[in-house]
Amino acid sequence: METAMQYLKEDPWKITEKTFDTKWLGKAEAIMCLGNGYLGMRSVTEEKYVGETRNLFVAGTFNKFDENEVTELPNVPDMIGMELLFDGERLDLSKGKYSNYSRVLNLRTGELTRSFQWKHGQINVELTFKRCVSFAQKHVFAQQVLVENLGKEVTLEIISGIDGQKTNSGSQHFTEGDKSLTENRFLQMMPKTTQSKIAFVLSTVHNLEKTEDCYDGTKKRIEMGRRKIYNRYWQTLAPNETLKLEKFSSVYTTIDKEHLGKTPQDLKKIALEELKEIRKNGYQELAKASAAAWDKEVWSVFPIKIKTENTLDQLAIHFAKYHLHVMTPAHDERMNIGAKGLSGEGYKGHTFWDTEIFMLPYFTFTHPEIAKKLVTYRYLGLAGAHKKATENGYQGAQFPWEAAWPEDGETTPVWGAADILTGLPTKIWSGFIEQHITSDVTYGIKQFIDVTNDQQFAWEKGYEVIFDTAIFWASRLEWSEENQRFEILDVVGPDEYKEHVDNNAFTNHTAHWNIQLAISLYEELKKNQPEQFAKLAEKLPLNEAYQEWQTKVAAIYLPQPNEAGIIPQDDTYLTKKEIDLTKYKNDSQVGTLFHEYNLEQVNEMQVSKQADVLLLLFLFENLFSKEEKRLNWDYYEPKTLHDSSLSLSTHAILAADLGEIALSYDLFQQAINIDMGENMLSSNEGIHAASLGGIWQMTVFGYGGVRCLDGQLRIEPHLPKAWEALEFGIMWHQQPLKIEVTQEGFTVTNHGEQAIEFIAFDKVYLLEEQIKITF
Ligand code: IFM
Repeated sequence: METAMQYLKEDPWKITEKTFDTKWLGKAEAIMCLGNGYLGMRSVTEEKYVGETRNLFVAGTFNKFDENEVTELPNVPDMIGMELLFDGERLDLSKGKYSNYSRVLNLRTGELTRSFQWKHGQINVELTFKRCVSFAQKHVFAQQVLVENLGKEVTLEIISGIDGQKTNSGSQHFTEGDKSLTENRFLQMMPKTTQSKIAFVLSTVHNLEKTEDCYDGTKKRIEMGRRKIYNRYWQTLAPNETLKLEKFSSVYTTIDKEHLGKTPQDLKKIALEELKEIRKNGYQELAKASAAAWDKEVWSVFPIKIKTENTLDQLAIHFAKYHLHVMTPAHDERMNIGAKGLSGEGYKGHTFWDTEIFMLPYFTFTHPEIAKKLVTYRYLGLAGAHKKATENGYQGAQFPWEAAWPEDGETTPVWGAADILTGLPTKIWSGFIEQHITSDVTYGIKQFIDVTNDQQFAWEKGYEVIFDTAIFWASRLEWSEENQRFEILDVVGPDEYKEHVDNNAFTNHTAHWNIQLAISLYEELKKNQPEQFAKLAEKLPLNEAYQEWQTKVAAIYLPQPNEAGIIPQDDTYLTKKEIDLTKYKNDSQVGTLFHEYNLEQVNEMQVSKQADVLLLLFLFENLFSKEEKRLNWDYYEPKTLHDSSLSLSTHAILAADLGEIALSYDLFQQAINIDMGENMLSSNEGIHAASLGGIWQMTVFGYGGVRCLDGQLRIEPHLPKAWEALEFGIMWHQQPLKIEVTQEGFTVTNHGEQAIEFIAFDKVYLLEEQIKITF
C-alpha cells in the first residue's frame, strides 16, 4: 500500500509525513495527535479540508446526546483552526503547488511542526506551523505560525478564534454559551454540555507581529457568528518579509478536580490570568517547559533502549510511550483510558478491558502512582457495577463492558455496523453478555497490588473489589443438572466472533480464579488481620459469601484439554466448520470476512477475531504446561484473523515464551505497524490504545521475560536476533530495577534500598544490589 509516512533511520523520535493527500487525513490526525491526559486533540491542519476530523476532547466530560444514544466524549469547539488568505486566495494545498512539505511529530518534545512552500499564481510563501499541548500546564495549548513572503507584496488575511460548530459526527453536545472579548484581546466562549451540564470555559488570545515592528500596520476586527467568535486580521507583507502569529488557548471545565465548586465565571478569570502570563512569555517558553515536563515525567522514567539496526523498533517504543501518556488522565481517578485514547471519536471515549489487560501493566510496572488512579477508577465504578448486576438479576459487582463516568454503569451502544445480508444494524451483544470484563478488572487490581505492594490501596479499595466481583460470579454461575456442575452459559468471550456461547474457557477459568482468589484472601485476612478484616465484613456480606464460594468453587466447569491437548474455546467451537482463511489473513485490512459473511454465519465457523484461549494461557501461564501452550498455539493461531488490534501482541509474547523468537519478532513487526504502518486508513477513528500498551508488553514481558506470577517476579529474557541488547526498568515493590539483556545473559540492578526476590529459570534470587545471569 502507498504510504505518506516516513520513519528516519537516524531518528527514533520522529514521525514524519512526507506528502500531503486529503484522502489520508485521518492517519496523521490520529497518530500525530497531541495531548496530556487532560485534553487530547487530533492533529488537523490549521486550514480546513473535506474529510478532516477536527476533534478536541477533554477526558471524562461525557454527555448523552439523547435518550437513544449512550454517553460519549463531546467534541469541544475548535481553537486550532485558522484561515489564511493571501490576496483573497485561501491557503489550500490542493490548489497551486507546494514543495518541501513535511509534517513532523517530535515524540520527545510533544511538538508538531508542519512546513512547506506554497505557490499559487502570484503568491509565493513559505509557511511553518508549530503546535504543542502543554505537558506542564494541562489546560493550555499553543500555536506558532511563521509566514515568509518569497514573492511580491501580498496582503494576508487571517481569521482565527473559537469555532463551536463542531459536532460528534452530527451530534451536537453543547449549548451555544456566552461569548465575550476582554481587554480587546482575549476571546472566550462558555458552552455547556446539554445533558451532563458540564460548563466549559474556552479562551484564546493571539499575538501577531512582523519580525521587526510589532503590530505596525495590522488591522484587526472582532466578529461573532452562530457558535463562533473570532478575530480577523489584515497585514501587508513586503517581499522577504516574515510575519509571526502566536495563538494561546485553554480549556477549563466545571468538573476539573482542582477547581471543584468554582463557577464558570471563576474559571473564566483563572483562564484569563493564565493566558496573560503565557502570552507574555511566548510560544517558545511554553514549548520548552512542556518538553521539560515530557522529559521529567516520561522519558527519564525507566527508559527503554534497544541496540539494533532496526530503528523502527526503538521508534515504536517511543511512539507507544508517547501515546500512553497522551491518552491517560493521570490527573483524575474519576476518569480512565478510552479504547482510542483521546485521539478520535471511535468507541466514544469509553473504557474497556483494554485498560486492565493491555495498558494498565505499563503503568503498574513503571508509573505506579498513575496506575493507582486507573485502578481507583474501577473502585469508584462499584456503584455502576452494582447497578448492572442488579439490573441483570445478579449480586455483587458486575463491571460494565464499556464504561464512561464511573457511576454510570453500562454504556455500550446497542446497535452497530450493518449486517450485509439483512441490511439492518447488527446488535452489539458485548454490553449484555461479554462478562469476562469483571474478572479482567479483578486481574488488573490483583496485579497492581502484587507489583506495587500498595497495602493502603489494597485495604481501602482493592480487596473490596476482589470480594465484590467474586460475589457477582457466584451469583452468575448456573447449575447444570445434566452435567452436575456449575456452568456459565450464553456469553461472548474475548473472541467476539462467537456470540451466545456456553462455557467460554476464558470466562469460566477467570471467574473461577476470581472466586478462588476471594476465598484465599478471606482466609488469609481473617486469620492475620482480623480487625481490618472486620471492617471490610461490615461493608460486604463476606461470611455468607465465603460459604457460597466454598460450596460452588470446586464444581465450576473448567474446560480442560481434550485428547489432542486442545482446550475447547467454548462448548461448540471445536465442532464448527473450518474454512480456508488464507485470503482474509493476508488482507491488509481487518474485518474483510464480513464482506462475504454476516456475524451469524461467522458464528458457525472455527474462526476467531483475537486471542481467546491463548490469552488465558498467557495471563495464567502457571495453570498450564508448556506442551499445552504449544498444542493450543498450533490449533488456534491459524484460525485467528487478528481482526482486533488486541490480538497480535499477545501472540507475539506467547510465541517468544514458546521459544519461537523469529515468529514472535515477525508478529512484533506486524503489531508495531497497526498504527505506525503503511495502512493509511487503519487509524482514522483514533489510535489503538491497547495495541500501544501491547508494544510495551511485547518488549518487557515478551523479550524482557518479565512476569508477575502468583505474586512473584519472574525475569526470563530472550531477545530477537535483530536485537543486540535491551535495557529497561521496572518498579517492583517500590524498588526501581534496571534490567540489561544481551544475547549472552542479563543483569538485574536494584536501585532501591530494599532487597527483593525474583525467579529466573526455576531458581529464586535474592537481589540486593546486582545479579548477573548468563544463559
Ligand atoms: O475491547 C476490544 C475488544 O476486545 C475487541 N473490539 C474492540 C474493543 C475495544 O478496543
